[in-house]
Parts: sequence; C-alpha cells; structure tokens
Amino acid sequence: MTQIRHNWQRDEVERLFSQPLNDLLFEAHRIHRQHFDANEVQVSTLLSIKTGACPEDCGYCPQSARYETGLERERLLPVVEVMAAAQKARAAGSSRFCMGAAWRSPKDKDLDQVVEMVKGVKALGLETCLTLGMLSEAQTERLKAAGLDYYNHNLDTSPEFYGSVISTRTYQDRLDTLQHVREAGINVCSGGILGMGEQRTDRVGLLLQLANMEKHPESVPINMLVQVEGTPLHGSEQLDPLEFVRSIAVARIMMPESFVRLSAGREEMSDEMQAMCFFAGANSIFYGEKLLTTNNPAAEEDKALFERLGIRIMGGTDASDLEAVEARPDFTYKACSGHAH
Ligand code: SAM
Ligand code: DTB
Ligand code: SF4
Repeated sequence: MTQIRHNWQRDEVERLFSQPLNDLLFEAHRIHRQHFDANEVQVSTLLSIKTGACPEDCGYCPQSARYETGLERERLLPVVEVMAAAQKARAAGSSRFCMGAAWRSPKDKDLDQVVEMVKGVKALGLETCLTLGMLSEAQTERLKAAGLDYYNHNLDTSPEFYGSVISTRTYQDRLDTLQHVREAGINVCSGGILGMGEQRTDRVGLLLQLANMEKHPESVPINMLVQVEGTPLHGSEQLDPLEFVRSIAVARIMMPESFVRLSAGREEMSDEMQAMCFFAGANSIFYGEKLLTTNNPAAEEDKALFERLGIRIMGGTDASDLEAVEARPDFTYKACSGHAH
C-alpha cells in the first residue's frame, strides 16, 4: 500500500504534474488499484434546497445576488419535497444525497428544518451530505447529532488565487469550517474548481492544501468551471482537458484513500475525457440531470457510459440492475405524504 503522506512539497507536486502524461497516468492508476476497485464508481445526487439570492460574491456562481444570471430564487424547500427527491435518487441507484443551500452560513432557525431533512433522508437508507456555507462549532455538533455523514465545503483554489475569485470570505474562514466539521466527526468533502483562469501553480497550491491537511478529506470534488452568463468568470479561457486529467491523477497520487469526484462540468466533457479521468483515479460522480442549478448528464447517458466502460455503481447496482429497478412497478416516483421522521 502507498504511504499516506501529509508533508507534500511544492516542487515534488510540480514534478508530478510535469511528467510525461503516460508516466503520470500509469503511476496514478497503479495507486488507484492498490486502494480501490478500479471498475467501481460512487454516485451522489445533488439537490438545491435553497436557491439563489446569496449575499456572497463567488465569481463563478450563478446563485450570487450580485450577478444577473436569470436564476429564479427559491425559499428553503419543505422537508416533504426534499424527501420525494431523495426517494427518486435512491430508486435511480444513488447512494448519497447531497443537499446544497445558497447561504453564506445557515441561521439556527433554518438549521431546524435542515436537521429534519437529514433525519428523513438517512431513514431512507441513503448517506447524507450537506453544503450550507460556513458553520460554527455548535452547528457542526448539531448536524453530527442529527446523523449527518458528510459536509461539503470547497477550498475552491489556491490561497494565492483565491482573492481574485471571492472577496466576501477568507481562505482561513473556509479552513476554520473544515476544522469544525472534522472535529465534530463528520466526513469531510472538500475540493475545488479548475478552469477559472488560474495557473498550474494554483492547481498545485489547491492540492497541497488538501493533501497536507492532518487528515485527507474523505471526498475530493474536482469541478471544471461551468461558465454561466452573467457571472464574472464567464468567458474565462477554457482549460486544456488534458491538464484537467493531469490534476485528477495528481490528486489521486497525493490522496490515495480519498474518493476523487469528477464533479461539475461533465456536460461539456467527452466520454473519452471522462474515461481518462476514471483511469487517472476519479471514482465518484454527481448522478442525475441537475447539479444545483446547472445541467449534468442525464442518468441514462451515464448508465450508457458506465456500460461502455464496464464500470459498476458502488453499492451494488450496475447498469443492468438499474434497468431492472426502473422496470419495477414501485419505481414510479411516489410523493412522500408524511413528515420526515
Ligand atoms: N453556499 C455554499 C458554499 O458556497 O459553501 C454551498 C453551495 S456552493 C454552490 C458549493 C460549491 O459549488 C462551491 O464551493 C463551488 O466549488 C461549486 N460551484 C458553484 N458554482 C460553480 C460553477 N459554476 N462551476 C463549478 N463549480 C461551482
Ligand atoms: C461540488 O464540489 N460541486 C457541487 C457540490 N460540490 C455542491 C456543486 C456544483 C455546482 C455547479 C453550479 C450549479 O449547478 O449551480
Ligand atoms: Fe453563495 Fe455558495 Fe454561490 Fe458562493 S458558491 S455565491 S456562497 S451559493
């Protein structure tokens, strides 16, 4: 087994990035196979439980109130609606349900409702994940007590590039929230976005931050920027797809035991590029036609891709199992009539 390290140096990570692609892929795939079944991918489904009108100024985000993106704002969804979406995700074969809110940080009153959502989704047998912005220590403890499995909070980019993307909260704020999540005993999901006009040194910087944490995040989402009209980062220069693949491979080498998620941006990726990412060590995706507010490949498309690649969905269902699930009489989505407990 590869040694798990937390003392990565910038120059060695730069060397990893600049190797011939075949050497880099070979090394990443070798490590991937030591720690995971190379033909298995974990799938999570996202739901935006509170959309738009966010006070923050993240330059990539369609949900910021500061940018004209044509997005309709929505209040916090009722628990029963969230439960219905979670049931649908489960029936489609998803093992984790991730609920996201366009908040700087949740108010305690909002958290009451979110706690009900976590309990309800968990009762369906799904893993639960939330992304609600910054959390205090007391809030992470409440969420842990509610049974929350994962909290997503991205570092987004390197500390050096961060200030060109967001001004309303600091890098340290993000690290503090991650620390609270870790200390409460909730699994950490943290990664970033590529293709925001950053340099390779920033991609190295982001991965150094993640891999030199005392404990690696259990889940590392690597997003390709989804360029949304009206956001400041719309029109950013497109990142070379092979540089994205390299970043996945380096993430896999640096964090051998973490799930590396090929996250936002798959709509714009070819099947061949996604296949290379899976070879490079990506072993998780968002599954279902919507991310939070933007599009993701339809489940049908992903099933077809998995079938072509011989990939199974982690947690027991493979592409043919999913067809069987869909053919079942009880597959039809049933609105949940009761409350979430
Ligand atoms: N408001 C909370 C926060 O920022 O922590 C939670 C939701 S926020 C939308 C979750 C993450 O989605 C962001 O940290 C960012 O990494 C990612 N994201 C948002 N817009 C994106 C875009 N256009 N392309 C790729 N990733 C994006
Ligand atoms: C993550 O790293 N990517 C997801 C999830 N964590 C919350 C969000 C992607 C959002 C893409 C833009 C949107 O759909 O609004
Ligand atoms: Fe708000 Fe989160 Fe979007 Fe930033 S990424 S604007 S905090 S919803």
